Amino acid sequence: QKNLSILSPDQVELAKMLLAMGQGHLFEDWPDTGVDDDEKKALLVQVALLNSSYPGGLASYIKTARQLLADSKAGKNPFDGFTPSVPSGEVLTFGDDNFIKYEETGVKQIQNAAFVLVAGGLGERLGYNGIKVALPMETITGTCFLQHYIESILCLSEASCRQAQGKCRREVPFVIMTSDDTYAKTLQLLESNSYFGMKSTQVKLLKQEKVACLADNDARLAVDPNNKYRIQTKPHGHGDVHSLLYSSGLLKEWKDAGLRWVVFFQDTNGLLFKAIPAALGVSATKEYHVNSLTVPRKAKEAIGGITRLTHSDGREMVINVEYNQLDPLLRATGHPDGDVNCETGYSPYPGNINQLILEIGPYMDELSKTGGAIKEFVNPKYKDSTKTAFKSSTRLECMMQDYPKTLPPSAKVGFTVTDPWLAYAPVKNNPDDAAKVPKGNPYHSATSGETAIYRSNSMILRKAGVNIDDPVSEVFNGQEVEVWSRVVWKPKWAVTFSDVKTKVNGNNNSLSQKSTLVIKGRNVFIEDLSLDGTLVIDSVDDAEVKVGGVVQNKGWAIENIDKENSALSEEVRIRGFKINKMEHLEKSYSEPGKHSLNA
Ligand code: UGB
Repeated sequence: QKNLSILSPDQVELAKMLLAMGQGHLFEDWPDTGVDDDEKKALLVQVALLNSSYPGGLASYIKTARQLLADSKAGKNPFDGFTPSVPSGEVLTFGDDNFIKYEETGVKQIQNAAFVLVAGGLGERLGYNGIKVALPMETITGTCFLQHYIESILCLSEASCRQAQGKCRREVPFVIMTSDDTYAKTLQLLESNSYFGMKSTQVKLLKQEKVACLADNDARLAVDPNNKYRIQTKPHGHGDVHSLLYSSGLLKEWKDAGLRWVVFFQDTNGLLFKAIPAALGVSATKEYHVNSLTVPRKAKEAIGGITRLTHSDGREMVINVEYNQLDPLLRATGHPDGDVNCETGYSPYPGNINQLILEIGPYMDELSKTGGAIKEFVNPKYKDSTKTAFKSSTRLECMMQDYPKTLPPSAKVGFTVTDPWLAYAPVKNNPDDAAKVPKGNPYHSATSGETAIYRSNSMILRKAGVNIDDPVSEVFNGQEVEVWSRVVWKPKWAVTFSDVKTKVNGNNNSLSQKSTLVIKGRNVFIEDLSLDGTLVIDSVDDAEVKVGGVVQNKGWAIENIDKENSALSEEVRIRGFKINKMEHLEKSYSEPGKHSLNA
């Protein structure tokens, strides 16, 4: 009461709402007016932000939290009454006719798509100091994830325009969801690199706000341990992307502009764009409202499983079940072995990689009902089995892949499975945790993320008829990985398999295992090339370069390093190897016209 005079009328209303919601402890030991007044007002400013950035406001947050905390205390199973079964989806095999058909259809659709990268996470599991999108995707060229994503989007939209013979939307929108942890660094990375060639107006940065922490089962908001005039906050999860797209007005803008698709993806997956065109082709062909791109998943691998859930009351949905919930759900529903591999060597439940394609019309219809609110969950760590106190404060969280949970049964929710090597190699785990991953399961580390790119590119060239040596097995940072020839190309050389096939000619192309091939130029045609060493080819866009003959040199070796060696950069240490550039042939063609390298 004593302090009401220092607050604005709006702030007084917010304080009353908090008192009504059982949050009196936030004001309990406030000193008299005149002491810490600015801090008191700052608390109400924070409350206003927490209130406005949550669909339904803080009162609704507290109400939901009480319900979810009570369910958690009672040990209520979120899947009560649901029986899991293996859903059926579209299975793609890279390079076959079906894949190529979907890829062609998908490329046509790119000009009708908007791309959304969720990059608000700090990557605590990776323990990297910077933002994850600034990490080199591979260390042969040092290209960072964000540069690769932007160049891929630009090249895909160019390809889409070529197919439409000029009648097209050239500026495909690109949105990055950031948070307080990543916003400034993401903007700086873009600005200091001229947006990697994209128009700055084409890129929009959104920022998700954190949510209030909860101190106990009554959902009392936790006071910040460092400042008694602040509420402690933590990230709410990637599910915020839906409410942000809705409240920012972007979705409406895109719909009004005639766009048809929103393509969501995560921060550190260097392989993703190899499967996006085909997945978009599946969405368009099957008219999926929701299409989730998946990969075969090893049992117990730390990615969710796409599952068909059928309720005893007749409800049914195809949805991601997080990895920590899939095994108990299976055990509780007549599968005593839980989450295990089947005869294919993989779990029968395809792995969620949070790569979603939503059709804008139905998406917008749904969000106009929900405001973008996604079904939340709470994961308190209790002090003991009485479940009366938490070890540390908790908060509500939400995941973007839970979007279909509120959809009506008529919604067309499907998924697409790709080859395990093609589309997914995220960088999430630090070296120590990755080394503990059970043998045969993916490490999801910087080591596996980079080596998977060489494997995928080598496999694609093999499919295009190049003879590529088998890989060798090596151990870096305690992780055994296959080391293939180091093949890297810029998206402007190829964004689809058809591009690769057009640019690889002749029956006598070969790469030895120790080789590195870097293609930076647009119109570079590989024809009867025998490479045993390192070859780097660059050219201006209007040059046409034929590359053949025998190239032999010492090449670039991939060498083990000690991750504790502080003289090396963090980016190198988290991989456990570095590239030793001993000898190479580098050719750069700066003049337009026809050229040929006949080594
Ligand atoms: N992210 C945000 O933008 N904001 C946030 O508040 C949090 C994250 P994680 P997670 O593909 O391997 C997901 O932390 O959530 C961004 C799926 O739930 O890397 O543990 C963040 O920047 C799981 O089913 O992953 O697990 C990053 O780009 C499985 O598919 C993205 O969200 C797993 O991803 C993912 O954040 C996976």
